Amino acid sequence: MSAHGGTVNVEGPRHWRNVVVLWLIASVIMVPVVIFLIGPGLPPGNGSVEASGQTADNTVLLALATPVALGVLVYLGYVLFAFRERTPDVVLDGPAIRGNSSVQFWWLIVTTTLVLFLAGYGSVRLLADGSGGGQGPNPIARPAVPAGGKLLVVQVVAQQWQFNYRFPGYGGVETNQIELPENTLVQFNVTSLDVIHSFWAYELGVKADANPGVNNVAYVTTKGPVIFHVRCAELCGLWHGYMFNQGRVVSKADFAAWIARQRVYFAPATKTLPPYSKTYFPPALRRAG
Ligand SMILES: [Cu+2]
Repeated sequence: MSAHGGTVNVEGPRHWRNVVVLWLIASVIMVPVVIFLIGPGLPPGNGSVEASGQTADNTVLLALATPVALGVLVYLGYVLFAFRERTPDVVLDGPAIRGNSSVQFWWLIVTTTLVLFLAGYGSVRLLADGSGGGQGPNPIARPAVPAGGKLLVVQVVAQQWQFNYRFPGYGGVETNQIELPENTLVQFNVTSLDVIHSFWAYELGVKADANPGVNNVAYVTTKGPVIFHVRCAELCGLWHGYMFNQGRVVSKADFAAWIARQRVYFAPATKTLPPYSKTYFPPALRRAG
């Protein structure tokens, strides 16, 4: 007996049954809502094949997390209601869970199954096309080139505090803006001239660290025309927050016209650039080394 009165244990399986039934009803309602209503709006959208894949993966993760979260919320809501104080000074207590081997058994089975499934699912999805992530200098997940197309190599050169883009297939021209052709497999070779940056093309579902002296490869398969935003995603110094671009995926004809204009416009600068290389070491670093 406490100062506030007695404690009464309420036994009985009907509480478990009620919780399970309520949880099932909530899950049957909410999982389709997550998959069909919330899923299509999840980031990063459908700006590329890899972005669509990430949106699908985010939908799978959220759909799996939904029954887990509902289990916690339904349980909490149920015990708040069922074991509330009905008679003044009498505190009701639910049946003890501690030592319940059945609960422990199923808890381990369910959580182990979920975690192992997610580890396998994530590995399979990553190995399929790299999921737009930086894979280092020797990528193992290479997406297929779309039929009738060819691979476009774009080097992303990060430095404090801007991104430049070099096109080895187009005379090694380096631009300060980026356009890409639609329905094309693009290989980003990401590197840095100074500190660690991160090339994040949000709508394309691409994110790859830019490390000095490292060629970090990421793939993206473009779809139709889209505007995408590039941001540096690694705190890289004073003007990190201003290190961004707006890029465009355009038709193949528009890309051909754009890159031709860039070659003419940047021709004087291209002559002064070092030859195309997977990495660059600025003269100051070379002297220091
Ligand atoms: Cu940066």
